[in-house]
Amino acid sequence: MVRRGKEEEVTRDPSAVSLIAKAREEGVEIVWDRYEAQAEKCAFGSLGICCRNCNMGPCRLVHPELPWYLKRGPFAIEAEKGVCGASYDTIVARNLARMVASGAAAHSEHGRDIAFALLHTAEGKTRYAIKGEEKLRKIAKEFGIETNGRRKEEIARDVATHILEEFGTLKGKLQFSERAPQQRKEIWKNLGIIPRGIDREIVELMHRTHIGVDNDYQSIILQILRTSLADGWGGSMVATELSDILFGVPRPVRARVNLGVLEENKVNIVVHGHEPTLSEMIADAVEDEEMLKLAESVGAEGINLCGICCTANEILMRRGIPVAGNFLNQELALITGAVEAMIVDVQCIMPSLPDVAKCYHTLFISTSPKARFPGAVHIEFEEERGYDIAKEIVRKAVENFRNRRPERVKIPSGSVEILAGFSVESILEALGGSLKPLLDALKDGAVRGIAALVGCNNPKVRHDYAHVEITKGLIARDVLVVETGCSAIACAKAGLMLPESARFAGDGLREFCNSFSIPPVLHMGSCVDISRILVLCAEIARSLGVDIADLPVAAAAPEWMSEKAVSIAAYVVASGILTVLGVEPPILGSGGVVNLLTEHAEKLLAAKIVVEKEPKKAVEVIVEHIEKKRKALGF
Ligand code: SF4
Ligand code: MSK
Repeated sequence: MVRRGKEEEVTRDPSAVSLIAKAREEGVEIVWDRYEAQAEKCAFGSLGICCRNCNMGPCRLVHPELPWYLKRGPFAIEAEKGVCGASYDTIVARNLARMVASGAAAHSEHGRDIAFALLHTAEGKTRYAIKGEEKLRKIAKEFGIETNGRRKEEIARDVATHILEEFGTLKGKLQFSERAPQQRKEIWKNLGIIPRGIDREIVELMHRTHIGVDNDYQSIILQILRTSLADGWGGSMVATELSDILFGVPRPVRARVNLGVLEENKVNIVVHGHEPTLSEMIADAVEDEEMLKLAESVGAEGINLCGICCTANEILMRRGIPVAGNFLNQELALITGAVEAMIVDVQCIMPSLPDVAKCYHTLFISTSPKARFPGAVHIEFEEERGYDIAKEIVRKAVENFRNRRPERVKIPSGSVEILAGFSVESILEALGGSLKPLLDALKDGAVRGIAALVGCNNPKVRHDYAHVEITKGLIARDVLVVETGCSAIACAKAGLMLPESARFAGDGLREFCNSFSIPPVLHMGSCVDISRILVLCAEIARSLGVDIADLPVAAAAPEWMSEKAVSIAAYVVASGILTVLGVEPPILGSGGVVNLLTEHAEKLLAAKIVVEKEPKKAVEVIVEHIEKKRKALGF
């Protein structure tokens, strides 16, 4: 339990502090309590040297980093190989592979669901409109689909069908991987890692990790890279592009963030998870006259919709809907006692939430057939009846306002303003229609480089601290920062995502931001929208006639925790971008895997992983890398 007065040691988010204290006072167990209850982490798991891929195991290997009591005495582990003979390298690589397979599967399933939503919309079976017609026509061209004289619904049906085919395509490569610069595609070709099909790579990676299949860690890692590319340039890119077609390409939009966005006199509805399909419908339903009248009848002054994690990022980017917080804020939103309903879809939703909700009047509603939660009310979402289901959910939330106990409500004050909505298209618009001003600023050194900060929160490190400190350190050194996911929410809460925040930037970046009225830290969307960053990098590289790895660009995931983040790190490196991790990955039990990802990758991919926990040092690693790339480009 977080001790009294120690709340700020676990979070830098001021809106979280008083709610951590409230949870303790009310005896509600939250993530930091469970983290503490885990005590010392399992050394085998941390090093990646436990295997339970077959029932001759589980097997664990001895390692110098194990605590003494596992190396001496009656319970000492002496094995240097699994029962089947698997080595340290094999076990670590296989475990990492399974993380990547799961992460890539999560993003790709998200993409597939959006593709079906587009198909059903084109067939007139849903209430969604096709809002991003320009993007629809652009993507149709990429796939060689005829657009002339055709209705957008006809084109959309063909685009959706072609994209669904990408999951098991026989073409031998993913269409979107063609967006990478030629030099990068050559590297992929030479390594044999061009992604051949989204499902295929994930299934093959899982096959290789079965006992007695791929036992060579180098070969496993190549398939890890190919699978991750099928995520970044496949499943994630599909999710982003088709969401833009359905729900519109994000444009700059002002909104508010942190737990203070909850409103005392209104019905509060929090959407949480990742997919925009349900939340878009909920966003319409909360504006429905019938729902607003119902809210009035229960004594509320209206309905306040806000979000957590990447569902929040999706509706923030397109509608300016407020964000209550990121991953480690999810339980705290309920601790306010002011949430009538939390509605969840998939990914990053803590299984603890129904229990926390029960301590208050909050209705916890699960909606995905893939994600059930013991203790939740399950109202399954179907696109065809999307609006009716959304209204049913909103109605339940509004009616639940009567059950709120005002004496248990505590909403932190002082939400923060943000300018979000920076898709590649809106960045180009903000720059006057082309990349030229950014390229000029990079060449003359006003902007030294670009850093992408992405990824989660993790109770192993102080909530939001590394995201914010690294970002502040980079903009002060004239590095433009682009962000997605929980990283973006962390920096939004810290007030870094407004044009006025350019005052925290170095002289060159400040002037650049001021002349285009953009923040020094750009919110580019949800986790799948890291694909926007790939597209931006590919565009810049193509304009300069170089590979992505030649650009003064780096990435960091300072507080990562999810398997999706492992897949992301793999595809970002495979795309040629140096990636700094702030939390150790479970690979240290294999010298071979560590060496391959942190050293040898440089020779293979012209990019590598660096593990650096200290934010100030992470800034130095990134700046040094950027300066090296600038020099090589003659900037
Ligand atoms: Fe042990 Fe090998 Fe089975 Fe893994 S696959 S549990 S190392 S015997
Ligand atoms: S939500 S994957 S905790 S960024 Fe996309 Fe945040 Fe990480 Fe989930």
